[in-house]
Amino acid sequence: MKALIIVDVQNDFCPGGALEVPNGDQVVPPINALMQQFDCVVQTQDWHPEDHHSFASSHADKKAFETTEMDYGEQVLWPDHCVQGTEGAAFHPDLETKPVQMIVRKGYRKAIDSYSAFFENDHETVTGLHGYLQARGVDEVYVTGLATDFCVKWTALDAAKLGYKVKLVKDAVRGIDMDGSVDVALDEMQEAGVEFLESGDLKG
Ligand code: VGL
Ligand code: ZN
Repeated sequence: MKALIIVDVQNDFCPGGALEVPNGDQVVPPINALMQQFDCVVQTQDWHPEDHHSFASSHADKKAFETTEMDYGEQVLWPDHCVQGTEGAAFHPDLETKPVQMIVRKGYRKAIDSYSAFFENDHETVTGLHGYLQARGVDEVYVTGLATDFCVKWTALDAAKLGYKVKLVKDAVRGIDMDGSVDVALDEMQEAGVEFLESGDLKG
């Protein structure tokens, strides 16, 4: 069975948000249309405590978009975003909610960021999504949402590593794009065996 994974379509990643992805809101119409075509629809929600270590504001000597070393490796430092319970952490108001069956929250542990829907950034701590998808008999995932070069990329790469057949729906993702990071992400995904398609390629 195939599942639709909708990554982080939250206000803070949309235009006007704290960590806006250019044209991030444009993923909403294709995702809404796609939901109708899946028996399994899951969403992720970036969900940080207000003093999360991925925030530049938690590091006296750092600015947003600089990097630092965490226990698990290099970490980009972000503007405060998707703080638990805030409007910025809420889903885009036009995103359909009814067909969504499961919402996976991530990034709630203060000392560790979590890009992928499957593992936190130590690449060991699980979110539980793999168990859920296995229990439902899912063997193929279609990845959509924000941002192509961070949470979407890591979700697709981890899914491939876990043995799922992975498709990236190109018109249903948008990236932050730091120094060409979207192109790098697309190459990495392709190399990992992720297939690319457009939402219109699925049955209309
Ligand atoms: C994301 C940076 C920080 C994402 C989440 O959803 O791609 N990027 N937190
Ligand atoms: Zn985040």
